[in-house]
Order: sequence, then C-alpha cells, then structure tokens
Amino acid sequence: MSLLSFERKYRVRGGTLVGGDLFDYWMGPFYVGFFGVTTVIFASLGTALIFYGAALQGEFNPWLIDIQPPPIEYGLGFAPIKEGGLWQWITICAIGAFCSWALREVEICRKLGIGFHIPFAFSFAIFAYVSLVVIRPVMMGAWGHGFPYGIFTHLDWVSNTGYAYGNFHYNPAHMIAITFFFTTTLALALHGSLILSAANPRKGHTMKTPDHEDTFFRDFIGYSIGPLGIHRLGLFLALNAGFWSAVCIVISGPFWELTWQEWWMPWADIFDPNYEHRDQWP
Ligand code: UQ2
Repeated sequence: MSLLSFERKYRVRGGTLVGGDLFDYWMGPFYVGFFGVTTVIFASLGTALIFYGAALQGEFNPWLIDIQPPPIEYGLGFAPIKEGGLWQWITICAIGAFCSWALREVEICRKLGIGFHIPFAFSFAIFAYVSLVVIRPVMMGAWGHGFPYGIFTHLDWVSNTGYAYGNFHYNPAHMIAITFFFTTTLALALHGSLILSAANPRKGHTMKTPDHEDTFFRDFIGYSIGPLGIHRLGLFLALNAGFWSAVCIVISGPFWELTWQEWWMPWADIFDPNYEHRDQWP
C-alpha cells in the first residue's frame, strides 16, 4: 500500500479520549483533536508570557531573556506577576502544553491501533522537567527552587546547584544517568552504522538483509541482540537516562543536603578506616 492510500484508509474518525467527534479532523497533514487545540492554546499563551517577561526586562536578545522563579520567601504561594508570578504561569502553560502533546500522541496511537510506546517515552521527558520545576521545589518548600527560564541563566542555575552539593559528579544517580546517556549514544552509533552498512553494500550489489546484520555481530562478539531487540534496548537506555537525571536532582536537597563527596564516606570507613583526609572534604 502506498503511503498516500494508507493515509486515506487509516485517517478515520474515532479513538479520541474526550469530546467524541469534536476537533476529530486533520488540517493539512496534521491531526488536530481536542489536545491539538489545548497544545496550541497553552504553547501560545506561554510564549506570549515569555515575550511579556522580555518586555518587562527590556531585553529581546534571545540569549539574554531571563524569567526568574519567585524569591524563596514566597514559599509555595502565588507570587506577584513581576516577582516570579510570570514564571509560575509560564510553568503552568509549559506543563499544560507538554501533557496535551502527550495525550495527542495517545489519540493518534489509538486511531492507528499501535502501542503507546511513544507517549510513554515522552512522559519520561515530561517527568524530568516536572521534577525540576514542581516535584523538587515542592519537596523543598518554595517555587524559588525551580530553574529560571533563560538560556544563560539556566546554565548558571545548573552550575550553582551542582556546586551547592560539592560536585555533582560524585552524585551516584548522576553517575548512573551519565552512564545511560553514553550507552545510548553507543547503541545508536552501533545501530545506525549497522543499518547503513547493510543498506549500502559495495558498488553493483543490492541491499543486504537483517541476516547480514545479525551475522556481523555474531562473527564480531558472538552475540546479536536482533533487529527488534536493539530498539527495545535503545528505548530502555534512553528512558533510563532521563529517569536517573530526574532522580539525581530530586535527591539533591530533599534527601541529601551535604556534599556528594560525603555520601561516599561510608565506603572510606569500610575499606580504609584510617583514611586521613576525611576532614578535608568540602
Ligand atoms: C544487533 C542487531 C541490530 C543492531 C545492533 C546489534 C541484528 C539491526 C547494533 C548489536 C547490538 C548489541 C550486540 C547490543 C550492544 C549492547 C549495548 C549495551 C550497547 O545485534 O540485530 O539490529 O542494530
């Protein structure tokens, strides 16, 4: 079936989560749906609020726009619009847009009768963002613990927050997250290069099959995870990278207030009770 006739056959009504046939149509290539409408509303309002913040700041250079969360003193209450209230409404709009986008993915999956792996995967990205601007600030008792919306200022926030706990590279969940990020790139490099190698044989030959892909890795390391397995592994690695990133920031503050170097001190006690420089850790 060609792509265009496939789309004609499968672009049919139904599968919506709310509202029945309301918004159950396409605009050009895009499925609209109830959650397409809510995505556009939240994203437009959030973007407009960022421009309003830029106007208040008198700064329209995209690198320098900065919208700060409320000062810690406001705790978990609503702050005045010019003192972090803008950040709070922008955060609400962002979460509304991200969740609408995920639910629009769910509706499209339901229409097609495919699994929900894509919205499931996207939910990990939403979780990572929400853990920074909602879960951790709530656990620490102030919206002021969220990160500011600015290109350079959010980098400064990451740096300051990391060093507030000594050195984030000693954070065990940070270590696990980084290991998953690196392993994800290894898996995609292996997979991408393997597929392209099979699709681009020497001149004059036709494309090779998945058996060639399997056989390469059996010859090479005695094991092939398989053409379906590599995608399961890739999803597993990528989701874990996001998940442990969220864990590494949520435990910093709510569950651990010292430096992350100190977290390893029991190890020093177990393996080297006479360790001399323990008192010199920051
Ligand atoms: C594979 C396979 C693919 C692949 C890749 C492998 C035919 C087209 C890349 C090889 C992957 C292995 C052995 C797992 C490596 C493990 C980690 C943790 C990176 O066998 O099947 O399908 O793309």
